[in-house]
Amino acid sequence: MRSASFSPDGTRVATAGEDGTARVWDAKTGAAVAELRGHAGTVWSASFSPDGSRVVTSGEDGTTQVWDAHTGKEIIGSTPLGVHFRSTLSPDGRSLLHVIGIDTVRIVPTAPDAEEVADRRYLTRPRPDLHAEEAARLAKDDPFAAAMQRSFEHRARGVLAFEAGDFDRAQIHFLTAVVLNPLAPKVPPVDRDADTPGLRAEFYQGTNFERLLTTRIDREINWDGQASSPDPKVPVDKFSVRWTGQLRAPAPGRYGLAFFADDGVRVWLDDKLVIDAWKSPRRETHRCEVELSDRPHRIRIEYFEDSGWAAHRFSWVPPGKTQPVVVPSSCLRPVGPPRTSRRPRAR
Ligand SMILES: [Ca+2]
Repeated sequence: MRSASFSPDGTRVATAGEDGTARVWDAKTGAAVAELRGHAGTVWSASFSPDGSRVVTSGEDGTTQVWDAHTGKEIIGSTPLGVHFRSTLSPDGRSLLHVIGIDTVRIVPTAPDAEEVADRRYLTRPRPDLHAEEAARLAKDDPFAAAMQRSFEHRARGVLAFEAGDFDRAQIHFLTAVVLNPLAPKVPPVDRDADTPGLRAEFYQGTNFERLLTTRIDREINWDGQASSPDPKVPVDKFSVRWTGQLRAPAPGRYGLAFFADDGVRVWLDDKLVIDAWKSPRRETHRCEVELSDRPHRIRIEYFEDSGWAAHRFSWVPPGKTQPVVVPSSCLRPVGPPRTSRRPRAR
């Protein structure tokens, strides 16, 4: 075993092993909770995200991966990094911090939309000889340099305290391990995709979600691929897709929902099945009417393509309109509203 770490609440333990597998265990009973399989060769490290929902692993194969800590499902697939020792998620889950060498940390935003990923940044060994004025000048246009500057003030017995944005008070010890300071103020867990327009899309091999192939954010659901595939990682036939997130109408009212599908589709709104056409034999638009408030509604759409042509398009007819339009990305977010046990008050 190469590493072991507690979940932030102390109920689980993540271990990294030489058999290419990281594991999550129940700390009390020792029972296995999840197996994280995907690295080739030894897994160097496995650590929880600050909210305990994910595990980040680093391997001898030079890649890092992010997993669902409860199901063992891959959230961010194998990302090549080269030789590195450890990867950690920032407190808000928006960035990964990789220890690349004895003096280098790489910070990589985890935004799924490639265009939106900022430049990679590198922190090197802070220079004690750096003049305070020079550090201040660097800090003006670089928040990470600002963190380095502040770290000078916190340096003690070889422990460096970085206070860079996402890495609020992360402690970096000789840069071979990264430990989040448990005394740092708690940052509420925020999903990294919460503000991204669109829905979370999971693509599976098989017509019934047999094997997860890839995930991404779809700004709209509007694809008529005929005989092609919606993603290079997805086959042209026999695949299924699950979109999740929230739907927020620009104005409350009665909306017509329309899903053009080849082949089958089903749609849940606030966990209620509103379109059920899972065995559609042909290209067809399936419709329903729903009452939308001006608050976010939870939405889940499942779709499969068996063979031949394939298409999926999610449209709506807003109140007062007659023609369906594709539901715009501005009304979609990949993270659903929190479930609540509150019920509408009877009047
Ligand atoms: Ca088809």
